[in-house]
Amino acid sequence: MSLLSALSIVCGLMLHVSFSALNNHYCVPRMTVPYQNELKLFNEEGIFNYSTMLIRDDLGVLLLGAREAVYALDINNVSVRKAAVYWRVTEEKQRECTYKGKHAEVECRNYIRTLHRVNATTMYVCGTNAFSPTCDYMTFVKGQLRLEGKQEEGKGKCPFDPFQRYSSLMVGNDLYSATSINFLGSEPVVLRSSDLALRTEFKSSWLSEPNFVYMDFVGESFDTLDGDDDKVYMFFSENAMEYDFYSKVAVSRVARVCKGDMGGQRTLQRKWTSFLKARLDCSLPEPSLPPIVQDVFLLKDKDWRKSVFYAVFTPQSGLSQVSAVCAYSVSAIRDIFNEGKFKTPVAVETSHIKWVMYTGEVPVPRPGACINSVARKMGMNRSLDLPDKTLQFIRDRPLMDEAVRPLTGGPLLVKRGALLTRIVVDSVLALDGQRYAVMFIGTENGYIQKAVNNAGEMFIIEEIQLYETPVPISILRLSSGKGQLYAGSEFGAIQMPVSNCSRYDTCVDCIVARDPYCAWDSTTEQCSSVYSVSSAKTAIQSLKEADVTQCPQPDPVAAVDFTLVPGNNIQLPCQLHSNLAQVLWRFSHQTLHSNSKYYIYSGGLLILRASESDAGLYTCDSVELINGRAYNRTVAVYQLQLYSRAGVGDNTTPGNEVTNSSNSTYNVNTATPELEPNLTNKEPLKPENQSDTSKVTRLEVAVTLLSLLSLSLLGVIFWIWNKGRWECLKFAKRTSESEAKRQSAEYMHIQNRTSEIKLLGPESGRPCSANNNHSAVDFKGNGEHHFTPMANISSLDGLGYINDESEI
Ligand SMILES: *[C@@H]1O[C@H](CO)[C@@H](O)[C@H](O)[C@H]1NC(C)=O
Ligand SMILES: *[C@@H]1O[C@H](CO)[C@@H](O)[C@H](O)[C@H]1NC(C)=O
Ligand SMILES: *[C@@H]1O[C@H](CO)[C@@H](O)[C@H](O)[C@H]1NC(C)=O
Ligand SMILES: *[C@@H]1O[C@H](CO)[C@@H](O)[C@H](O)[C@H]1NC(C)=O
Ligand SMILES: *[C@@H]1O[C@H](CO)[C@@H](O)[C@H](O)[C@H]1NC(C)=O
Ligand SMILES: *[C@@H]1O[C@H](CO)[C@@H](O)[C@H](O)[C@H]1NC(C)=O
Ligand SMILES: *[C@@H]1O[C@H](CO)[C@@H](O)[C@H](O)[C@H]1NC(C)=O
Ligand SMILES: *[C@@H]1O[C@H](CO)[C@@H](O)[C@H](O)[C@H]1NC(C)=O
Ligand SMILES: *[C@@H]1O[C@H](CO)[C@@H](O)[C@H](O)[C@H]1NC(C)=O
Ligand SMILES: CC(=O)N[C@H]1CO[C@H](CO)[C@@H](O)[C@@H]1O
Repeated sequence: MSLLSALSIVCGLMLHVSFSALNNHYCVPRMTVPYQNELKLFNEEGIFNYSTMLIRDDLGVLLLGAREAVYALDINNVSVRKAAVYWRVTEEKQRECTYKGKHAEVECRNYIRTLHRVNATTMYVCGTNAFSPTCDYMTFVKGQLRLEGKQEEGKGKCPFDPFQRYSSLMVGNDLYSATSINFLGSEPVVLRSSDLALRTEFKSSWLSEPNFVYMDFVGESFDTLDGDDDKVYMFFSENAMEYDFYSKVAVSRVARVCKGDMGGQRTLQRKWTSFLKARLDCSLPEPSLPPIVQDVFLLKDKDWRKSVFYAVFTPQSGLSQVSAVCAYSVSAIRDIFNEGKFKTPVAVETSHIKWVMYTGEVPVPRPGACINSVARKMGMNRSLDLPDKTLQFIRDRPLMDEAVRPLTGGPLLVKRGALLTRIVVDSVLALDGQRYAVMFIGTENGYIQKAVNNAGEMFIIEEIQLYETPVPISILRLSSGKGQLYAGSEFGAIQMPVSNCSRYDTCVDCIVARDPYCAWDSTTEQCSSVYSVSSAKTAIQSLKEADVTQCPQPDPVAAVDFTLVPGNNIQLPCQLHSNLAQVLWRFSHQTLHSNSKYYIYSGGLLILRASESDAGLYTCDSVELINGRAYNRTVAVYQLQLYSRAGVGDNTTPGNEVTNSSNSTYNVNTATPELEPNLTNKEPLKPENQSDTSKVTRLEVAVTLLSLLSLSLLGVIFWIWNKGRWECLKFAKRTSESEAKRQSAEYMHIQNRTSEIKLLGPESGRPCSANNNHSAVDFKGNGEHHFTPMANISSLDGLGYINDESEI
């Protein structure tokens, strides 16, 4: 390693560390649940892209669309396939598609894209069909899936290109779809296929290279005074027209149309008269281009005004790794469309158009409004009756001046690391009688982040690894009634329960987890689902306070006896239950810190070259700060006893030792004998058979010790570095300033070991995203996550909840 490259690594790490320290807003999941085999998985060999889903509770099936196949899976266990139907492209279609320059095996296939319910037995299904979108009816009768073979034209209902985003929705018998209507993908439309088909204008002021992500229906005609109509809302990103940039900038939008729209009589014939759009605001805590909406979920309330759209945003440029969730109330969006100002194009210079706020007179009935009492009073019962003045206005000015602001002023959640891809939200009735919105957010590396807003503080309860390999989650569906989540990716569909309270084995664990689905049942002494606790009176739940005073005293942790052989390195394992907890090691009432003798790492404590004076009692405590209160819990206790060869006066026999070390190598033999002069006569301490775990551990120890040798090199580096010739120094200085940055400071004085920096680097690079660097360092080599014990506890303060942009 040349000096320069070493420097760049150190600088890079420092940048990384200090950035993470500066960004206390970014959420860290409290628990990381690694991939479990118990999850119910469905996939068929040779079939890929499981990315369309339709839940049919009434039929007891989950309909799953993949590439050239549709499955009916048992809704209670998706591993159980009830029926399947294959819809392959014909050779002829594939040939035509290939002639047009598309990839035969990837693009010229039939990707099932649209799956909607028509009636009790029938579904409407569309596929890309080798760049020739086609739709059909499909029945599920007597356990059989069958395509009717009607083969309707699918243009505008389904994309040509399987990689293009799209959205569709069935309302009554009308199919609303947002996609591209031509082969090149250059003519975007929002289409209603019905007896009276309507579409958007082909004008860039209506849609400019959009990426449609979501559509939903809001029954706004219900219980209104102004006689308003029901609406279909859609979310997409497109090229901005409102910014003056030399290069293209994308913005996120919400648009809506009225259900009763029939188009105009002369102007806007067979086009929407009610297509209005507005910019969605979701500001990230760092300066950046507007983030891009990736997925949306409508959490419905009985009162539609209180329904809330939850939207996932990712950065526009690949440089950033920060995603966010913003929430928008239906009433806020509605206010902008119903009362907000419009934008209007003005020509500046010769050919340049600028969009500015329209200040002139707005015609009546209001352009873009649905037919409501105002229009009816004017004798206009249908959009066909609207005057040209109103229609021309809206044809030329579909964009609102004001952006829609998030419900909470800023993002609900900001997450660094693997980008967020999909979102669903469940409303959970907790024992305190309140409803909590629990978000399940899929990531691009196959995880689900489960987050809840507890009294204004956003909190990621856990992250769950759904897929063994890091694949993007491409669809997420929730069955609130069944308490199940269904996720799809290229490689299969997975079913996951919304909660697994049995993961928390003690009362304190159960309470501190603050999962609205879980409560401690004092009768059964188990952490159980709130829906199944034997009686609400004997159940304990404390979501806001995390009040554990009602919990019984935990049993003291029994000390594990342990043999100490002078000169050996000793490893005492201790795995914390929470990523937000700090580890606290004590030896005879003294707190231990990482130094030349002790090495505290994610999996435990390493005592380097133990001596006789190291015998005694070791305690590993976990300290977790919640709302400023410390929750201490003893995780492990070890009694280190000096090993005497004769075994005289020593009740710890070597034989006993073997049993334990075979498990997880408490005593570690280093792989570098030259550093370990006294390797002989230690048979009892050698693990019988090295498990994977111990192999990696050995490696780790070796690296640690080797790193002592690189001390000199690092010394040089730090000397130069301290001279302040490099940019990154600025960050380093800031880093050492605050408590929050102790973590990085720790790197400095831990013996200045290169390899320690390397070991810890990738972990510290993900203070809020325990899943972004899987390939880098994995102590156990089994995909399990580890948390740096020295991680900054003060990152708890902000927990990703940003009330106000001024904080930034
Ligand atoms: C479908 O899955 C295959 C296999 O993983 C992948 O190569 C391809 O890109 C996927 N296609 C789409 C449209 O996602
Ligand atoms: C789900 O179905 C699979 C395949 O039939 C079966 O092996 C598994 O035991 C089932 N799981 C449950 C919980 O019923
Ligand atoms: C369901 O819809 C299909 C297609 O519109 C129709 O042919 C069928 O008769 C309907 N079935 C029922 C039970 O309504
Ligand atoms: C609109 O509807 C009202 C009552 O439904 C009716 O009296 C009126 O004639 C209609 N107006 C037009 C222009 O159709
Ligand atoms: C719930 O968690 C427990 C303990 O980790 C595990 O044994 C069980 O399989 C999990 N259940 C499900 C359905 O994932
Ligand atoms: C918990 O740990 C903190 C931090 O180490 C300490 O200050 C506090 O006294 C401990 N509390 C209890 C009850 O052990
Ligand atoms: C070995 O480890 C397993 C799982 O980590 C644990 O269940 C078992 O009790 C351990 N056995 C010994 C002897 O420590
Ligand atoms: C190894 O340890 C034994 C006793 O444990 C001691 O007598 C011997 O001198 C040591 N050897 C070296 C090379 O340190
Ligand atoms: C160690 O593992 C090897 C191969 O895995 C096996 O043959 C041997 O019996 C094992 N030794 C002990 C003591 O378990
Ligand atoms: C000597 C020693 O540490 N024995 C322990 C080995 O592990 C078992 C189970 O974890 C303990 O019960 C023994 O005390």
